[in-house]
Amino acid sequence: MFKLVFKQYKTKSSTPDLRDVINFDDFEITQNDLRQNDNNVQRLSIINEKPIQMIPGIKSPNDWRSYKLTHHPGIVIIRNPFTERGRRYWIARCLRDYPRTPNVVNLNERLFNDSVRSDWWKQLNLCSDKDEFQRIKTAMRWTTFGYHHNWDTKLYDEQMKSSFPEDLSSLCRLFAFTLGYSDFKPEAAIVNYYPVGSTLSGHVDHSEPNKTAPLFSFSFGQTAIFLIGGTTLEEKPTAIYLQSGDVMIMSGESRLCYHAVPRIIKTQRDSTSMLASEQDDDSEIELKLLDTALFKNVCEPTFWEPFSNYVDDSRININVRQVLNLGDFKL
Ligand SMILES: O=C(O)CCC(=O)C(=O)O
Repeated sequence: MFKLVFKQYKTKSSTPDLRDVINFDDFEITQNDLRQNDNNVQRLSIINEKPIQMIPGIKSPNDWRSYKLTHHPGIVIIRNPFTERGRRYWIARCLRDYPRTPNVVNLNERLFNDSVRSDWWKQLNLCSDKDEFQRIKTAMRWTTFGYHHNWDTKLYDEQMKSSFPEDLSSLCRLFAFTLGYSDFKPEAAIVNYYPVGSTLSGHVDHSEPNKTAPLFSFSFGQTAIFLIGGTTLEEKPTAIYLQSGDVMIMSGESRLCYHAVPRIIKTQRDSTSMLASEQDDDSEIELKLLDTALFKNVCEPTFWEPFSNYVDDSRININVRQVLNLGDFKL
């Protein structure tokens, strides 16, 4: 059943029927009036008793719109809690910084030289040939850091890790803390790059020795149809839209469920509308958790342009896991 639904959404020959795809924006037409699929989607209120250290570029948790899927216990979706500037910051980090050596990328050494494989974004933007630019751009599919996911053995290795960026660690801890997972340790990340037309087939994330810690997933750029199924491929998955800025948490039962991305849909346009008001408050905000220069630069049109062009026809997903069991210091 999972594979059949995947195929239906992936189809290139005709436009798939999107009526069953859950769009969380539909649930905001009138306050708390869950119009369709209302037996599956429930608004979730996140109440924080303890003060949390906020990060620039994220709205106050009181303004987050959060949902759970009753048919898939453990799935939580926070509908774009980022400001426009916050989204730009993470997009720029994923493109410019995270795919650099010593982080690992998928680019094959037979097809790409060392400069491209060690600093993809820099080389991409130095490339003046249109076809070569497109080849280099669309070849980037993933980068890993922290513990590197080994796609062949599906095992992590203590010798195979690079440092985990402080800013991404703070981002994950903020969401983990807010949702009650104050012990969560971000230890491995995969950034997935999806040019429109690409897919990710059904799988379960079971490489981590720690299978009970939640998994945090951040979506930017174009919209994904995301399938969440059960623990076997027999169960029919639910299709949801993951839009730019959405944060999804896979916890509890759903942490070990089949999931996939059968389609990327081009729905997002670059938005500058909110940016002007967000720029005023630089002096007020605590920038030490982020790359300060980058957080300022993403508001500059010429700096932002190549990033904007990339996400105009691509999606980026940051997927963060805890690898070790609590109390363990290594594998
Ligand atoms: O792109 C996504 O939303 C899902 C990515 C994913 O499932 C993975 O990296 O294992």
